[in-house]
Amino acid sequence: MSLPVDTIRILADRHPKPANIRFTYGTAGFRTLGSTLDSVMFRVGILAGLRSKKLDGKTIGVMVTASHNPEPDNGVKLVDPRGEMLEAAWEAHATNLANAPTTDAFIEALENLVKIAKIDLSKPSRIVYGRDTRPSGPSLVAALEDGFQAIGASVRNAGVTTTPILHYLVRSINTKGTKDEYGIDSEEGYMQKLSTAFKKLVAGKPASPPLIVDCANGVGAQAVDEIIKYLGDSLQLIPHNTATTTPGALNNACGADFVKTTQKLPPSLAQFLKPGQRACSFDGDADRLMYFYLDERGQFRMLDGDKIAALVAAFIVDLVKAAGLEEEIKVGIVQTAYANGGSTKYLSDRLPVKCVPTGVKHLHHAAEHYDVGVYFEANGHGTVLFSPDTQETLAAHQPSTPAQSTALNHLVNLTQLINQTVGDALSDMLLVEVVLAHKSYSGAEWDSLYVDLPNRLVKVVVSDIHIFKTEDAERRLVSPPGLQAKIDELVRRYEAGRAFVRPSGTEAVVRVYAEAMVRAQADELAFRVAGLVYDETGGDPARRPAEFL
Ligand code: 16G
Ligand code: MG
Repeated sequence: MSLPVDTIRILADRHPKPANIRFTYGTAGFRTLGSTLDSVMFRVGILAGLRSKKLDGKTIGVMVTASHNPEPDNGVKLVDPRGEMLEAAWEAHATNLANAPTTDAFIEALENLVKIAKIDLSKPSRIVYGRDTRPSGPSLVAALEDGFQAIGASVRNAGVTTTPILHYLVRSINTKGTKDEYGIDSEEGYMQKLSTAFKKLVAGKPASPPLIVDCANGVGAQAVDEIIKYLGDSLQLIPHNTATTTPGALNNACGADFVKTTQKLPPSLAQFLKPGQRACSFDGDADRLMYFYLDERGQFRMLDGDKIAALVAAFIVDLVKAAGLEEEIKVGIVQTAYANGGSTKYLSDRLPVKCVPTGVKHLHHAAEHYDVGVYFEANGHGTVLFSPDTQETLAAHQPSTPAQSTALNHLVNLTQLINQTVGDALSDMLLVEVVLAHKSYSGAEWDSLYVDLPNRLVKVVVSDIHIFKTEDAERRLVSPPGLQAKIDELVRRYEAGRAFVRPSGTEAVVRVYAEAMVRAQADELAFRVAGLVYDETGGDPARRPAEFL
């Protein structure tokens, strides 16, 4: 069987590639100005069909979103059959197809892909797709659907939904009727699964005070509205920033990325949040979560992905012990270089900790190597993975006391509560709430697990980010040559100083991270390193930002 070239040609001509734009399938798929993405969407539609054929007709997911980016941006990423990120080798295929300059070149690239990836075109192709609430979504989805049609895929439209729900659907569809059945393959199935596990986990605990949820004016608002119906009085959620149809509102001065990067309270919550009250922020596609509260002096206190990892890991370790499974089940942590030094110290005193490069695929794969792998990026993206062996151990274990039995049940319910396909703000929020309820922790008590070192993140615009190459999980630069030695020399002068430089995978900038014992020193170190980067790479001295000391 060969490619339906005639159909592809007719449809491809309706979605020409804009000249002078180079697209890259990066850490978060394709992501750029929505108005430039029509051809990319069409081509990704065909690529998804080929990926499904390659995997014997398993269902592939396609999510149209630009997450925490501003509203004019959009993007698209593929989800592999177990609900995980697209296999890395196919990222290059995606980039390749997206950049073919003409319809002819595109068809040639497709034929090439079929050959090198040895795709059996007689296999069926199945796809499930969804989008976030961005205004450019509907027209981009239409282009995607033309791609599905061109390759003759059987498709299911999941409509407007969160990224983690789409991942859940992919895994549920592909495991339906097997012993690994992940859940009922619908949004209701997802809500039911999470809320049932949550209610079992908090049964008998005093109800927590209400939780404010900042939905970033994105699709999370819809998911929160929905889960409220299922939770009953087991948890009271107060959604804010739910204006999904107000132009320009998405991620604007709200949401998880705003909270993390500005280390500030979203101004829209100022009049609602009382000192001591817990609140959390989702990002625009609801796969990141940040918690925060105001202390008794009204100071903003952030509880980021590192704090979530510490809270959750300690809880799971305690349950494993209490269930009498300490010998069989080992818990480990995965972080990136962005993890606060305070968290790394706290965690590595207690558990194995691995550091990997930025991006969910790296964290996820590393976490799969533990019996229970807890991974969170500082930015709030993360989840917990229970290995297949561990899930079997939990199912087979015979508790010898009532206390062991209770702990075992909690662990089993956690495997149901946690979305193990990908970071999930809704599921992670319920997870945090379970731990807080069990420990009777307020935000302040959780916060006091360890003290964050003051830190600062700075962007540097350079002429070519590709000259920046890193090693040691992005903690050291190997190129440009000599720059790392200069950074080391600077860092040495600061108490508890740490800094690293890496090229962004989502923007044409270089990121500088620094931390130190006190705030002013962390800021100074970050700006000095930024200055080094700027000068080293031939930045125009006349345009050197003043704060780069
Ligand atoms: C993407 C990644 C996220 C990472 C961020 C880093 C996924 C699904 N998302 O959002 O994990 O933290 O990129 O961005 O992998 P940067 O490379 O621009 O710093
Ligand atoms: Mg996101």
